Order: sequence, then C-alpha cells, then structure tokens
Amino acid sequence: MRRNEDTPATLDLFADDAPPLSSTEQIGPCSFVLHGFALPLIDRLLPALESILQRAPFRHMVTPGGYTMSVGLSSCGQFGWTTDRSGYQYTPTDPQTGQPWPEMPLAMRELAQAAADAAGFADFNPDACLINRYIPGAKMSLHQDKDEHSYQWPVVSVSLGIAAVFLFGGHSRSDKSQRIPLFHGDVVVWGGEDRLRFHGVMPIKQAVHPLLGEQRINFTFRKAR
Ligand code: MD3
Ligand code: FE
Repeated sequence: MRRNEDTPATLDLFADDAPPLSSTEQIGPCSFVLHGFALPLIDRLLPALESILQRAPFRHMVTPGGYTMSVGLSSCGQFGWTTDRSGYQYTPTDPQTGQPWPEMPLAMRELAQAAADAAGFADFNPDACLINRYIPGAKMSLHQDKDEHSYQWPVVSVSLGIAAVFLFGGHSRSDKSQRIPLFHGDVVVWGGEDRLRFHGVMPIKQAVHPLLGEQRINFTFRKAR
C-alpha cells in the first residue's frame, strides 16, 4: 500500500516507503527527524497529556491580525505560549484561569532531553511545552518561532495521532519549502542555523488514529527564557 494523501494515516509498517521503525533522517544542516522515537514512551505520554488538558484545555487563540487559529492550543511547563490582539508572548500563567500552567510531566521532559541528545544538542532543559491540537482541515501557516529569548537552544517537536505534512522552508518566507510527512511517534529536533527557518503545517487530511481518533497532537518543547 502506498502512503498517499487519501490513505488513512495509520502507519503501515510494511509499506515500501515506510521509514524504519526507529531511524534518524537529516532534513537540514541542524535538523533531524527521529522516526518513532516517542513510541516507547507512549503509555506515559497519553495520561500526562490528559491531566494537563484537565487544567488547561485546548482553546482557539486569536492572532494579533485578528484571525482565530484553527489549531487548538494548550501549554505546560514554567511558561506557556499565548497570542491575542496585543501580540505573542510567553506567560507564566494561563490567561484563561489565572493559574500557573500545569507542570511539565517527567515523561515529556525526559523525551525532549533524550531527543535533543540524540540529535547532538546536549543539556537541553525546556521550560515551555506548547501543545497543539489539529483536527482534519486545521493548518498552521508559514511562520518563524521568534518569541524565545535566545535562539541558541533547539526546538523539539513530537507528533502524535493522525499524520501531517510539515512544511520546512528557508530563511525568507518566499523560499521553497520541503514537505516532510510526520507520523505518530515521530520526533523532530531543529537547532543551530535551522532554528529560524520558516515552517508550517499543511491542512490535515481526514483520518482516524487507533489511539487518538480524528486528531493530531503536537508537543513543541522550547527554552523560552
Ligand atoms: C522548525 N508547530 O507551534 S512543530 C509551532 O506541528 C509549530 O504543530 C508545528 O510550528 C506543529 O510553532 C511544527 C515543529 C517546529 C517547531 C519550531 C521550529 C519546527 C521548527 C523552529 C524552527 C524550525
Ligand atoms: Fe513554529
């Protein structure tokens, strides 16, 4: 079976074009896809996610330009990423409850550190994890991640649930983007000269994942301060 746009996004381990269950693919000078890297931790990650969402449910934030994001957002860790009409910022509390963001669960911190290590970035200690929820049709337009105090640390992203096509662009918005399919359990590490590259997510295709249903969840670990 070929994995194409119309194929349900359950990972076919026997497809001719399937990545090996666990392997590293270099997609930029300082960027690596660690295929399946999160799978051994999945039994710890899903309950951790549930408990975060009880205290900080997904919400659709408004951009400074007045658009409501199609992606639902939550956060955990010392800082959470937020947007409203006044701009983007990392905040120590959830603006919806006034409470601190839920703590970053150990399984999540360990995963982010291990992935950064595996990609050659030692001592990554994220203080923020943005949690994005995509339902079919949701997308993220090309942008740069520029709200962190320092760009010396990598960003680690974990994909769970239905598949996505990630757009990995260049240093100008108009540079051509590579399309990189991301599946349940894939982890991507971006650092060094790739840290400020434009990136986005194509509209998510309808599919059902056996564990997560009709959704894609993405964790993005960062050092905000
Ligand atoms: C490449 N999220 O939340 S994670 C975001 O799949 C975001 O939800 C996407 O872009 C998602 O800001 C992609 C991957 C990612 C995050 C940061 C990057 C890729 C990056 C920074 C530089 C280059
Ligand atoms: Fe981003």
